[in-house]
Amino acid sequence: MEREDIIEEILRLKEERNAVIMAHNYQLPEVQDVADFLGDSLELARKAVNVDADVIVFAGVDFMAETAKILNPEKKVLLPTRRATCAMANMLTVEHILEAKKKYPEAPVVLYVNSSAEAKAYADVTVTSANAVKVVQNLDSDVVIFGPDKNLGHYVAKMTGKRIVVVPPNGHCYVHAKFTLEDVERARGLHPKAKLMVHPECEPQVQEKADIIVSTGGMIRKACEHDEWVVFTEREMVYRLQRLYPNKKFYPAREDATCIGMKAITLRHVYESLRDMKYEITVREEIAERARRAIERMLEMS
Ligand code: 5XR
Ligand code: SF4
Repeated sequence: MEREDIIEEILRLKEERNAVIMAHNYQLPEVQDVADFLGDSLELARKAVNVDADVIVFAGVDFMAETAKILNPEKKVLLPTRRATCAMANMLTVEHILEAKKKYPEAPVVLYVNSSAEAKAYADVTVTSANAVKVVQNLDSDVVIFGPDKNLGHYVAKMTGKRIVVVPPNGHCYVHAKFTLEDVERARGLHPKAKLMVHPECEPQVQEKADIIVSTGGMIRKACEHDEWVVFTEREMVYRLQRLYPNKKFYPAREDATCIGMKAITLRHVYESLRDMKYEITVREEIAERARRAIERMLEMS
């Protein structure tokens, strides 16, 4: 099947199924181009609540589709391929959380949305990179159990002055861990007029050299403030930004910063997902209920 035919079929099936396609900012251009909504995981999950559709095809990694399902239990949520998973979210197990709770029984558990539904069920509150500082600041405890990203944990510790106990201790994203000080120097040398937008999943020494530290949603909101940017996150973000701001310049800090889980989804998977109604995301009700509470607490606190 040619690409045009696949797109035509997707449009036809979308109508037939009363479905919408949501895609994360890191998706392949061909997938971004057929999406009804683009954004970071939380923006998409929130949009999913208001959208009038029976089916949501979620082009993103599994924890994002789970979050959408938790907030939309009555809708069918489909993940186009089972290979779309987040290596960082998979680093954190329930055992890690329970172990830390034994050591710090009074400390609240704060989990980055990049975590499984099961882990979220053990959280007091979830956070995104955009609201983590505010949420942790407002908890009345000076020690906080935080997972699974140690670099976002470092950023939160720095901004709040609180003691952050990271679970697991080495939790990180291998895509953002690729960025080094050499990348910063090369960026400054090649693009002297550009500012650096850096995701908080990058290592602390790279964060320190940033002009702004922001989630992908924040990158979109802040891009209007300058004409030229070097982007320190998954490389497809540049495609997304360039399409939104055709008159500005965006450069990926590294061409090889690609997330394998995100890139596992192709246009053909999206089509087959709609055709065969696969792969349906389910979250056990007792897990979903507890995870929903942690997510809703975040929404109230931010
Ligand atoms: O998963 C990621 O690495 C991307 C991201 C983002 O900035 O888009 O961190 N995921 C977000 O949905 C989480 C929100 O802060
Ligand atoms: Fe997970 Fe990193 Fe991929 Fe984001 S970029 S989905 S944190 S592996």
